[in-house]
Amino acid sequence: MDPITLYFTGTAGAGKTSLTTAMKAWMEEQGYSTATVNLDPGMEDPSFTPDVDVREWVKLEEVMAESNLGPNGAQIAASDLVAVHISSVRDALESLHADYVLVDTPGQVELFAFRESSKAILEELGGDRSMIAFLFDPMLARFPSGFVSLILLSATVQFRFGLPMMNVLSKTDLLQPVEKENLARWGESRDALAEAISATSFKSDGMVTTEFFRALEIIEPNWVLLPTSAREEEGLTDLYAAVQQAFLGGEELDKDSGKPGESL
Ligand SMILES: Nc1nc2c(ncn2[C@@H]2O[C@H](COP(=O)(O)OP(=O)(O)OP(=O)(O)O)[C@@H](O)[C@H]2O)c(=O)[nH]1
Ligand SMILES: [Mg+2]
Repeated sequence: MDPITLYFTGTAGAGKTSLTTAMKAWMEEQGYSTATVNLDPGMEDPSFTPDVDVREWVKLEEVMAESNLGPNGAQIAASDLVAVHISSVRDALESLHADYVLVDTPGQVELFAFRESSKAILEELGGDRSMIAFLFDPMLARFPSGFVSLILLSATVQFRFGLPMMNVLSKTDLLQPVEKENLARWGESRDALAEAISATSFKSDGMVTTEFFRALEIIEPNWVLLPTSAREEEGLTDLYAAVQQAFLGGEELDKDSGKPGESL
């Protein structure tokens, strides 16, 4: 059976690399064979040692030097070059025979979400058994307008790729208890979120806010966030359970055979 591939994406600095690292450590502790992939040609995090690193084939600084492009143009050129080399990344990954693959994606979400090359990358790398974890940066998500903006961005990513997706709140250790409660309430109740929005934002134009919010409800995005902290190693069991739920309906992969086994 093909491995289950989980892509971590989200805005710059949302905690993708840290959660990929924490999740890998947790999964290995549980005895699940797990491989990590870095898909960011600009990644310079010495604490992250992925099993397969796209920088073996494409390095942002080399693209910059060779192409005479500025940092933004080079990021785009480099992310397209990743697509060119993706079969080499896949071959390296396949040789590891992991049951689970955790993929750390480029820092800026638009490089992952808004390039056509990403679709080719996802198809080649993960195939059918792929899922996206969209990270909500708590420093933005704790405000009603930030929460709604990230819900929209997450819905856009879902619309682009059409893969199973979950919304993950990262770095919850940075939030006050009341902020965590708010986020849980906004996930459960549209009324609570509407109340918070009208209490805090766009006070001068309540009409626009109301219409905007109604339009959002029609889209029916996923409002619920799964709270995690890479630093405190929190929420990792729930993240794993959500992946199981998406692919195996709650059945666990047997650690030895890699096939569905006991129930969660
Ligand atoms: N307190 C706290 N800080 C965290 C946590 N996870 C990540 N951070 C910090 O947040 C910053 C960004 O984390 P990264 O994991 O590099 O985030 P990223 O999304 O990979 O960042 P880019 O790839 O640069 O976009 C770093 O300073 C981390 O130490 C967490 O769970 N708790
Ligand atoms: Mg990163």
